[in-house]
Amino acid sequence: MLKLKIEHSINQRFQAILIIFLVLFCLSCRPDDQEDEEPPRDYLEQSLEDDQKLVQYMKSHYYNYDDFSNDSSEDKEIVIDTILSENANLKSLFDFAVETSVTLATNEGEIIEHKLYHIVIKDGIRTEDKPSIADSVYLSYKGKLLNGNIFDKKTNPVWFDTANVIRGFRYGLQFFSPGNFIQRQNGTIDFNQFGRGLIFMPSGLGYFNNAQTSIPTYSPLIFEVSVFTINKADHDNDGVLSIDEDPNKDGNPYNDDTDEDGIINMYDEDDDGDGILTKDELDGDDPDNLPDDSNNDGIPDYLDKNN
Ligand SMILES: [Ca+2]
Ligand SMILES: [Ca+2]
Ligand SMILES: [Ca+2]
Ligand SMILES: [Ca+2]
Repeated sequence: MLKLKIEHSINQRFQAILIIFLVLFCLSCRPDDQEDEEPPRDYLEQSLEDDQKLVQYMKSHYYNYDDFSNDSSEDKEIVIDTILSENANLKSLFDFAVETSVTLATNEGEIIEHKLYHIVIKDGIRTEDKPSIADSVYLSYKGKLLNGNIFDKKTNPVWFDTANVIRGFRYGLQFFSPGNFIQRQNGTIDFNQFGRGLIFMPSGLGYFNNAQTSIPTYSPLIFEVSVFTINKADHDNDGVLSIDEDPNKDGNPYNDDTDEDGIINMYDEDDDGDGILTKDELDGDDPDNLPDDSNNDGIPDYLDKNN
């Protein structure tokens, strides 16, 4: 009898544990399932909402512009603060910001206009060498949310391939000129007169509905950047710079795939798919640094299956 009772209570305890386990299991999986099922917000609506937030932020904040006009030292910190009633005469970030429009197609083919803002606080000396949207950039940066939280920071410069970064960065960096550098005897490199400033982007040019560590979904982002130097990129090493692999001449090399094999020209070693590598038919017989056009039809050989 006693034995039976114990068995019974063990059984009950087991059932209780099983029920608790099942409840916890369901509780733990339900929010994820719901998140997965939640469709992303409408791009256009979000773009407009983010723009309102960005404009409101820029109009209510300023940066220490006086410090930069009076002092040309390279390592001065950019400080952003709120405009209060006692300093309402200050120029706001919005007074300095330059707006550009970046149009992107959604997966459904809808064209959405995003507003991107930037402020060049110090122009770099190499104004002819601004990075394109398909170059590599050597930079340091600090990324912030509109509430001031810093979600990422690189004080020591890093190389970024703008083909592989969020769109707001890719399109924002092209306004910043790199600087000069000198190599010291001990091998260290000192940069001077490099470009510095701010980029403000809506979530549609950032991570949109993909939350990151420290970045909630649908967050507009602010970046402080210092652009030290750049490298003109030729991703497929075919002799044509990536930014110039743009036969439809819309300034965007990410939408050109001449042979329609699913590999865009900037990554395709044989752009016209005729079996001859671009580098071998670009400027072959009589090198003159101009693309060859054997049949004189205005289409260079490397983009012309029929030469
Ligand atoms: Ca190339
Ligand atoms: Ca293009
Ligand atoms: Ca291709
Ligand atoms: Ca070819």
